[in-house]
Amino acid sequence: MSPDERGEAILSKLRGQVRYAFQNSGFYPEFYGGATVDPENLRSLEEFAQLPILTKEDIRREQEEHPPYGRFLCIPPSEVFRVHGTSGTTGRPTVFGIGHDDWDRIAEAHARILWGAGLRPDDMVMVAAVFSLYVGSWGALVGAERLGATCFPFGSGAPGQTERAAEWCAMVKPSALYGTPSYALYLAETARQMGLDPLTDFGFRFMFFSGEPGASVPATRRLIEDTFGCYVVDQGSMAEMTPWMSNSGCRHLSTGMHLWQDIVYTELVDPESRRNLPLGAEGVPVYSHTERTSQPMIRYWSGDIAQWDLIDCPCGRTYPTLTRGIYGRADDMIIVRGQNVFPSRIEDILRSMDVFGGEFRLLLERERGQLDRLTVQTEVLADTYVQRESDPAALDRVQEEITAALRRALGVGVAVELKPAGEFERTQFKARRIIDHRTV
Ligand code: 8LQ
Repeated sequence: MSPDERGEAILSKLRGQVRYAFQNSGFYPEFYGGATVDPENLRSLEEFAQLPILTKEDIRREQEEHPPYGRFLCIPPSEVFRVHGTSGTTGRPTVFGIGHDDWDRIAEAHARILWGAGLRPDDMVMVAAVFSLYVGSWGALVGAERLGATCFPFGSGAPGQTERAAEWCAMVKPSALYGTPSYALYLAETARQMGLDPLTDFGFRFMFFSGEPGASVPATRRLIEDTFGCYVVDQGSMAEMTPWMSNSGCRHLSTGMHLWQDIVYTELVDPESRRNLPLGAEGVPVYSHTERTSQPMIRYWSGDIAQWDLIDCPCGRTYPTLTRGIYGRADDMIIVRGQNVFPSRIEDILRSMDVFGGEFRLLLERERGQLDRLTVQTEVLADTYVQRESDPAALDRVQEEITAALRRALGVGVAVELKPAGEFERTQFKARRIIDHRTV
C-alpha cells in the first residue's frame, strides 16, 4: 500500500483500539484523564500522538496496586488464555494476560511476517530459546506452526543443553533457527569443540533472531552467516508488544527491520521533548497495539535508540524501516568525553578483527568529580598468548591494533585490556556485556 493509503487504514485501527481500551479497561480512562484529545474519537495520527506515553514504570506501579494484570485487562480474567511476563531482572516483573483471540492474531501476524522473511512450510524451525515466561520462543513457535512449517521446540538454558543442541542439529538438520545472536555464536563454538562443523554438519539456510542487537551489527551478522552458511533476519520489539515480530527484516535487507505498522504502530520520538520525529531521524521507538483485545499497550516507551527512514527495498514493502536495527538503549548509551558510544558499535569493530576471541565486556567506572571511564575488555585468540612465549611483544601489538581500530571508529580513545579466549561466560539468552561500577 502507499504510505498515505495505509495511514488511513492504520488510523481506523488505532481509533478503534484506543476507544476499546478507553471503554473496557480501568486504567486508560484514568491515564487519559487530562488528555487534550478525545480518546473515543481520534481524528488523525497527529491527535493520536498527543496521547500520553506509557512507560514500564507505569505498568509496574499499576500492577503493584492492582495485581496481577493491573487494570489493563479488557476481558474477564477467566478468559486469559496465556500468562506471560518479563523476567524482572531490572525490577518488579511485568505480567501480560493474553486472550485466546489475541493469541490467534499473534500467530497469524507472526506467520505473515515469517513468510515475508522467507520461511516456508517445508522448513524445519528449531526454536533455541528458553520456553518459560519469555514470550520470544512461544511467539516464534506459534508463528512457525501457523505457517505450516515443521517445528522443533528445542528450548535452551538447561545445563548441557547446548551440547545436545549441537548433536540434534547434526542429526535432524533443521533448516531454520530462532534464538538470540549470542546463542547462535555459542552454539557454533560448542559444536566446534565437539568436532562438528556448523557449516557442513548442520543444515541451516535461514536464522531469525530477536532480543538483543547482533543481527543488524554488520560484523556479527556476517560471522553468523559465514559460520552456518545461512542468511540472517533481525526481528523484535518488546515482549509487552507481542506480536513482537512487527519489527522484522526480510530476505533482501542487509541490516535493519521494516516496521509492520498495521500490526503494531510505531512512532519515533525525541528522547527529551517526547515529540514525534520525521523520517531520517534518530530517536526512541514508541509502540502501540492495533488489534489487542486482552491487554492493549498504547504508546509504549521502549527506551531503545534507532534511526528510521523510507528505503527502496527490493521486497517491495513501503513500511518505514529501522535502517540499522535497534542499536542502543537510551539508558546504556555511554558518554566518553562527550562522544556517544553504543556497545553494538564496539561489537562491530571487535568482531571484524581476526584476533578477536569471541566475547567482550565493557567496564564502566567513575571517580568522584570525574567523567565516565570505559575499558573494553576483549578476548583474543589463544594463539596470541602462545605466540607471546617466542615473541614477548606480540600481545602489545595486538592491544595497540585494537585500541587504534576502536579510536578510529568511535572518535575517542578508550582503554583496552586483553583476555584469553574463553575468559567470559557465554550465554544461552541475551548477552550482558556492560559491567557498571559507576557508584558516585
Ligand atoms: N531488543 C529486542 N529485540 C532486539 C533487536 N532485534 N535488536 C536490538 N535490541 C533488541 C520477545 C522479543 O525477543 C522481544 C524482546 O526481547 O522483548 P523483551 O525481553 O521485552 O526485551 C525488549 C528489549 O530487548 C528491547 O527494548 C531492546 O532493548 C531489546
